[in-house]
Amino acid sequence: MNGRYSHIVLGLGATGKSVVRYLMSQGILPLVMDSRRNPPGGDEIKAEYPQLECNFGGFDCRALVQAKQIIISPGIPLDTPEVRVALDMGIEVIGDVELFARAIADRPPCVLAITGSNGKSTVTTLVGEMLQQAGIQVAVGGNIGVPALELLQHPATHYVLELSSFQLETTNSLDCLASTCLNISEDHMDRYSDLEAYRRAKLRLFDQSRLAIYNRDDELTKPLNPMNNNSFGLDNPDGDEWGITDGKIVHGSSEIMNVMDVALLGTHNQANMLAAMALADAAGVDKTVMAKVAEEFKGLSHRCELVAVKEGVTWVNDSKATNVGATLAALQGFSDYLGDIILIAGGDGKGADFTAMKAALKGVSTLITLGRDGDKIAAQKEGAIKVKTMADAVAKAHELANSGDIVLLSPACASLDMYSNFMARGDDFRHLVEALDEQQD
Ligand code: UMA
Ligand code: ADP
Repeated sequence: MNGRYSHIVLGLGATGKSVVRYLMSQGILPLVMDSRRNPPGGDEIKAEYPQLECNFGGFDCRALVQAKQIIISPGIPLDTPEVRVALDMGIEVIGDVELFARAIADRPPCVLAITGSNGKSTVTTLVGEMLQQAGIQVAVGGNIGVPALELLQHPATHYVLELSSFQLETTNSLDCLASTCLNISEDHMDRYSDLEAYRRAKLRLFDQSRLAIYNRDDELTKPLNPMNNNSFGLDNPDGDEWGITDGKIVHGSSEIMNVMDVALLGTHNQANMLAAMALADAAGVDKTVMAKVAEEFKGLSHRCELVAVKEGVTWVNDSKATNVGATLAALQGFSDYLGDIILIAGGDGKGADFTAMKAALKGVSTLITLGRDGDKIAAQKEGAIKVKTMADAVAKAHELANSGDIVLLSPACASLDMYSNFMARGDDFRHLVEALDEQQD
């Protein structure tokens, strides 16, 4: 019965739903499968398309091997046994971004794409702002939250896409105007054999771009194959590279703005800004517009976000720090701070090696850990305090912090062992801090 389906949508999260809607709009009725018994939104999509057949609670191998095309969600590894069988039989397995790429294939290159281990959402948002303020009709999506195919529902001349390594594994035909790989550090080691495999997945993006913009300060971001490229870095640029000279953000010899006027804090955000400008430049955005956005953009929530100052203690929510590199960037950003830093970390470590945190944790006065892999982080610092819940962590930090100190939630881990996502974790932290019944300064 299931063998009559030429198209199978594997996974019914945000991606799967966008794929079903897109295929239906093309007159294609797919079969939907999800390994979960009750995937979120299952009822919603069945109500929307009563004729849709859904197989939940596993993947039906027999139907998979009879399909013409399988559209797989990024949360499902390609080496899932049933998917491997289909791949070995030559069935085409692609992702939603590949469908998006094919849908816009007859248009001139109009995609700016961003990948990397950290800073993707920040840069994606910045580029979107720059294009919009330059009067370009732009749509922003991808891993940042709005599935790429949903962007096709609105008129746009340009698309800014945040792309994860998972999405890039199943994308071959994007023809980007320009793209960047911001940085490479360990993440998702539960899905890759090693850092090199993860890096190669990310760098697939450059093979699908007219211009590759890499990070001079991170060798691992360099394109693997010779191609049209440019770079950004925190040093003096050569030629028409992007960089910083005498406290000014510059493109080659052309000055754009004072680094001090960039609203976002931290050197990692200077790098993010340079990457965003290099991408916006590829779409023809004027440099005065870039500078204006850089002066005004205050950052996204859950990324080193100020939650409150209570009794002189500064509480910072960096819940989006879901890997070691992001937490190291946050600690680096506060390294000149005179007060003590109390760090709350831990969660689902995704197979990470936390020894890379040991040196940076010397700058932390107290480490409070929680979550599935909290103990592994606690092992990196003598005297670490282990707690069970966020409420316990906030209460402990409140007890220990003195006026002038910072309490930083920067978990270095995903949230999925305790929360539905990093936003729920950050919101929990914020609500607990807001509920501390002391008088606000
Ligand atoms: N899952 C199953 N069985 C299935 C299908 C999914 O167990 O049959 C599980 C996955 O293992 C995962 C969860 O369900 O734990 C969600 O996976 P999904 O692929 O259905 O996710 P979507 O809801 O479609 O969201 C995806 C991205 N999620 C992932 O890559 C895991 C979202 O990025 C992205 O915003 C969305 O598409 C739109 O493009 C989230 C993310 O965590 C924010 N991304 C990772 C990251 O940023 O580190 C890569
Ligand atoms: P992503 O979308 O890649 O997860 P975000 O912009 O959401 O990136 O930021 C995620 C985390 O990484 C936050 O904790 C943020 O402070 C940190 N971060 C942002 N940019 C960088 C960077 N260039 N290098 C290291 N860490 C960064």
